[in-house]
Amino acid sequence: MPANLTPEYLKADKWYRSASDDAERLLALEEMLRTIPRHKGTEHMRAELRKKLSKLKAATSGEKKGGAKHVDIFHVPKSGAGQVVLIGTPNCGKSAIVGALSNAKVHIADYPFTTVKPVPGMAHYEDVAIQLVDMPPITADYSAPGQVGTYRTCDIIAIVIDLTQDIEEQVLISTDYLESHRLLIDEKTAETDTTGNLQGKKAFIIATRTDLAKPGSTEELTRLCAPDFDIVEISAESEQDLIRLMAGIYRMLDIVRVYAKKPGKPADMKDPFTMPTGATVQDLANLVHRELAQKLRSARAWGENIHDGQNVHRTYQPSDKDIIELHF
Ligand SMILES: Nc1nc2c(ncn2[C@@H]2O[C@H](COP(=O)(O)OP(=O)(O)O)[C@@H](O)[C@H]2O)c(=O)[nH]1
Ligand SMILES: [Mg+2]
Repeated sequence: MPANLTPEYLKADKWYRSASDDAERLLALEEMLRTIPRHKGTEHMRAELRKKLSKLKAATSGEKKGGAKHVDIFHVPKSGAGQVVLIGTPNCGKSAIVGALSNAKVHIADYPFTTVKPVPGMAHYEDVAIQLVDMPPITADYSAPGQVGTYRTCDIIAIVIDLTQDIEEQVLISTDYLESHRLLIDEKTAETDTTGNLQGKKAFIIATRTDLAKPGSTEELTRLCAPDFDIVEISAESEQDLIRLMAGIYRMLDIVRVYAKKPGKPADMKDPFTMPTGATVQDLANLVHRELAQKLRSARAWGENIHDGQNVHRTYQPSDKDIIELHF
């Protein structure tokens, strides 16, 4: 009996075969099982898939318990208010962006493949520290094995497009890579996998080298990518552009910064706490003082949307730049 496999299933199958590690193979197998047509013709295939899945589950749970520790160079511990990981083809300008915005020791060069592993650096939007991660390039037929792991755990993916090279080709290479690894939010991607991990990531485009671009190139990019992706146009040589880029990233992170204040003391205006938009005064208390958080008695707030020094409830949701005085 013919199996009559659907495009959805074939895509999952391709994902499985291009998966770079067992964690990803697990996700792909689950997707294959979810999308395989259920009829007599696929009975044998489904049994095989279930067998593979349980074998892999057993193997990966064993991995965690013991065995030799291996260092994953693509695991970048998060730091700051958010982590933004760059993706793009060779020479598109990734390292130039991270180098210009942060203290990272990136290699900027006119020849490809100068970055072989993630290089994180801390950038700033006003007084908020945001982590940028430079990455090895991807091409139509090559990406470093394990590279997907860095994207899987980040907060935002920045697709870098060089406006002076073939725009359509670059867009296709990066979006194909992200789509085939189920990293983009679309109607087909389940928001979370069976273990509850977020799958689709926020992604946007940095269009770079505007200082050298031919007229019409940004229009071409807009035609290809809007409204699916926000586009921020920059030249890595322009300080103003870089500030605008960081402002955009801050907006996309969808967070607020809050200055904590002790009663009778001035607020610490140098080192704000950051929390997701909608987080509460109680959430802030948990960040400021884990042990005392449950003893929070009252709070006062200063800010643009509130009367100075007004008493606020623990459920109050601070706006960006509010000053909050916590009474424990
Ligand atoms: N004029 C100009 N040159 C740039 C810009 N961005 C990158 N470059 C140059 O392009 C070359 C490749 O950039 P690089 O960041 O190393 O590319 P990567 O391979 O994506 O990391 C370097 O010589 C950079 O100095 C830009 O916005 N304007
Ligand atoms: Mg580079």
